[in-house]
Amino acid sequence: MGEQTLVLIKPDGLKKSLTGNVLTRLSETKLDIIGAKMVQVSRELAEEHYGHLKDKPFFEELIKYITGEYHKKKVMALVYWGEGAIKKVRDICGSTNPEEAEPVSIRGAYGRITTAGVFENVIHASENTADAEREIKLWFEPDEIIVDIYPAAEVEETKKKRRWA
Ligand code: DAT
Ligand code: MG
Repeated sequence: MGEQTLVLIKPDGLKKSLTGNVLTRLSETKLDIIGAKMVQVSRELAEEHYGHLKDKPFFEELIKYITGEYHKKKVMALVYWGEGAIKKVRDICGSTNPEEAEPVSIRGAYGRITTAGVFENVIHASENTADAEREIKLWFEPDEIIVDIYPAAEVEETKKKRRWA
């Protein structure tokens, strides 16, 4: 059965021009990309994404890292879809700690630990189906994904939005 997973190329990956390399590595999975966009991560989005780590001593540094304080203020967000997507992507990413990650994994090859102790590990990938659902719904609107992966409802929006002038 197909499943979906959220991937983020983090600000260090973008700053180091690793986007192409990371996408090429992920293409080994033969999964489908069903959503992709650039995001300037707000503090609010960052805190929600990493909410489960709020009590960790490295939380503040982690928020600064993902919002781009140390690199570029942007992240590339993608949804990968297909058989065993979560595990396939996590396997190519490697361990959370880039120094413990397999050298051939994305984090092993491109990640580092800063002197301040931040794991700059280039990529985020959902850990399980519950996290994937929570994270994809946090980062993407239904219409930004080309497959109907979760139920969505039509709502009347009165919110102002920009159009091309
Ligand atoms: P993962 O990103 O592998 O799912 P996680 O969800 O436990 O790992 O943590 C999220 C991010 O927080 C991780 O990518 C890097 C940072 N992090 C985790 N543990 C850390 C630690 N002990 N020291 C510094 N940063 C850490
Ligand atoms: Mg995680």
